[in-house]
Amino acid sequence: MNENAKLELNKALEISKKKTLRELFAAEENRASRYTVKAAGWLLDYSKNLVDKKAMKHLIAMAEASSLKEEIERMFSGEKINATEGRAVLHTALRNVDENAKVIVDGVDVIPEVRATLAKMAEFSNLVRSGKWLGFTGKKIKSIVNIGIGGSDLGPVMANIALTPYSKRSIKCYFVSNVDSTHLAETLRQVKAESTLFIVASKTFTTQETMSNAAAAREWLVARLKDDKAVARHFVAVSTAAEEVKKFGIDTANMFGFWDWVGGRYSLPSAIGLSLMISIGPANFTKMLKGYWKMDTHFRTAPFERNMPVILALLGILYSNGYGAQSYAVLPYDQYLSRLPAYLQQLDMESNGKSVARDGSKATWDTGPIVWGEPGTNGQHAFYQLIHQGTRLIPCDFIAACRTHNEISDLHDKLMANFFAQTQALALGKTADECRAEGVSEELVAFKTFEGNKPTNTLLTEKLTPETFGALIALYEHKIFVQGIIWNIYSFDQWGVQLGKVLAKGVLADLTSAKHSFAHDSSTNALVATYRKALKR
Ligand code: G6Q
Repeated sequence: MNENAKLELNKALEISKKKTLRELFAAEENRASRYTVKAAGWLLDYSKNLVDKKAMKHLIAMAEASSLKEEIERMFSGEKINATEGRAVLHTALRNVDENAKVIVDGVDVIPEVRATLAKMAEFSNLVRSGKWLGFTGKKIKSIVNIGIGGSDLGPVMANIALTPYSKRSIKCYFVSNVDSTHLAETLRQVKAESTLFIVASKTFTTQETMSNAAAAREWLVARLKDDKAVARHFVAVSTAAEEVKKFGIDTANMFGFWDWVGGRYSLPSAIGLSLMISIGPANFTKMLKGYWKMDTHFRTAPFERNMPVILALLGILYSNGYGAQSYAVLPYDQYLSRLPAYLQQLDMESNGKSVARDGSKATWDTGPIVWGEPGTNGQHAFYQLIHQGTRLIPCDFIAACRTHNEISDLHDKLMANFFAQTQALALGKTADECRAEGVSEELVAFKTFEGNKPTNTLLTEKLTPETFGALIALYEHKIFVQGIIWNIYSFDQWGVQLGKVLAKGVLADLTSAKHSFAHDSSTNALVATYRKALKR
């Protein structure tokens, strides 16, 4: 963070600490409308945050002091802003639905390739959906098993759940990510070889977990269909690495490509979303891309004071760096968004979990927060206690849709009543006098008092559709981008993930090797020895 940005943050913080949310609401009659912005089918009410217009001005000045406007342009126009990997960052090109779109990387317009891949995905999806793509024994495809991990898994899993109402329910999607054999075994128990299509999703096609699971799945299939040739009808690949795909034995005609300028955790709108496209159909997938693009366009063009991703990012920084908040909670009041917190955990923590500034020096300010959450109202009966009355500040994002896909008596009204009531209670709390007025006995007043003043954002849409879903994901992608810029870190590399990939390989050899002494630290050596003893090795 540069000195000017810090200065502006401190000014915002000074103002922020002067008034409680109760006082802020009392001081501004039309506070809700003044602190509400709309974009791409979403409404963000950020009035229940510890800011007023003056504080917001300083937060926006913090963004300006970090050259945010210029950095946004650098990303959208394909500059190699992922400097440690020497790559452009162009997930926005994947959903650029503008007729005259042109995005140049290394002298080549990438848009025609993006569209050609989408067309190839659509053709294949239609074949599978219509039952024209037949398995080796002539059976229609009933089950899709996506084998991938991290960015090649979390997005498709989360989106498949989110867009269930739009899915073709006669084709069921499964996801295998963990190298724990239980994950694969329990999935294979639910499907039949002759009607299953495996999508091996891996950008590099070298990831240990994915390649091991894919090899085991292939063995399982060949054992059942009794012919190596069956692989061609039951395995397709999504990857940037054609050579590796070939080596694995998948015909590259059945490979769907993407590019090194798509980060794993940003890859859902690329071919990594193939399982989703098969499930919801190409038309709905296109609607999702349009939703992403609407939010992209809003982010690129709206002034910061009305820019939804920018506002969310600035408020996050106020709490992280001003108030010392260590985490924030994502609380979707929508069962279809049940995996959104897990997805955002990767998106945010892998992007901004960095401690080195872009000039290579150690960051002396806090960067990416911990992200967690569960769908409401389940969380209310579990961890909300700590948010209401614990000692830590946990800013929360509350997310919901006005209309449900599943009208059953008044359940949705009840869900939404909880949704609205929680942010109100978190903001305003309950004073000791209010407790007394309710007849709470004096010895219990302290326990039943709620301090309030807990900041929340409310994100509301009319209905969760492919379009509003796409916009929601783009909103968080860009929020994370803005924070990375202000924290002056590289949000698009992940050296910590690469480390894990290398470390496990070294230990794996020791689990089976003939020698009995290992060159790790004493703890690791002892644990490896215990494991080997249990397996009589
Ligand atoms: C995402 C990360 C990481 C990656 C997985 C899978 O941004 O880079 O989560 O997606 O490690 O990698 P492959 O797709 O190459 O198998």
